[in-house]
Amino acid sequence: MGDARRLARGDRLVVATHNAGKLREIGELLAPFGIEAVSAGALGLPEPEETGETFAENATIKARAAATAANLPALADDSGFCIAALRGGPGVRTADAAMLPDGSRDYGVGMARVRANLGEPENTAAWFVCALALAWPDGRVDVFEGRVDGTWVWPPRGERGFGFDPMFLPEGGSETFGEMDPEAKHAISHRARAFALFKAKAL
Ligand code: ITT
Repeated sequence: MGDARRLARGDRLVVATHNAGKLREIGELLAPFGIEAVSAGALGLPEPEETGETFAENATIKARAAATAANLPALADDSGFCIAALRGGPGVRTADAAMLPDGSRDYGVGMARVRANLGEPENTAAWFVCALALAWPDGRVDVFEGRVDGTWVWPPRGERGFGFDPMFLPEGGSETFGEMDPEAKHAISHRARAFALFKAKAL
């Protein structure tokens, strides 16, 4: 990738997610930079189908759709929880693992489903991945990817964070992402690591 196109203070940026947990974290990460963040939900943007096979492809699909529809730069996040014993699954299908028949999501159910698929593997390695795609109305896209390694734990621990956070213990830590302070998660998370790359190239 060459140099990404940069945003300037005061620019409006669509945060192209319908996930409240991601929106909060991306808002916190953007806060110091004077960018006016507006959510896809607030603009009434539709959710495109995530037909990609990688985090980067799906982030690109979401960012492009939002940038085109809003005629503004758009930042999308595609992320997921990956488990070595599931050959990297649920991975890009993490949100689907929490899906209920009525189309809503229950992450407690999702974690229990993933746990049930695991059996008792010797290898408990797990990681989160986040791809952030920055798209412009003219079609340009830059993608930034971050990862954090650790292990899955059972039962889940903690009420903080969102999604699969209570099931993930980062390497070298004693608290799950569901137990730790948001600042501590931002210091090491997949999303914060992707954001640091985004910041260096585009802010
Ligand atoms: P958008 O597509 O609207 O952004 P989504 O929830 O559908 O929202 P994804 O398709 O990227 O997003 O699904 C990623 C899932 O992975 C998400 O729903 C969470 O369950 C999980 N996930 C991603 N980042 C996480 C994090 O930091 N902590 C816990 N779970 C996370």
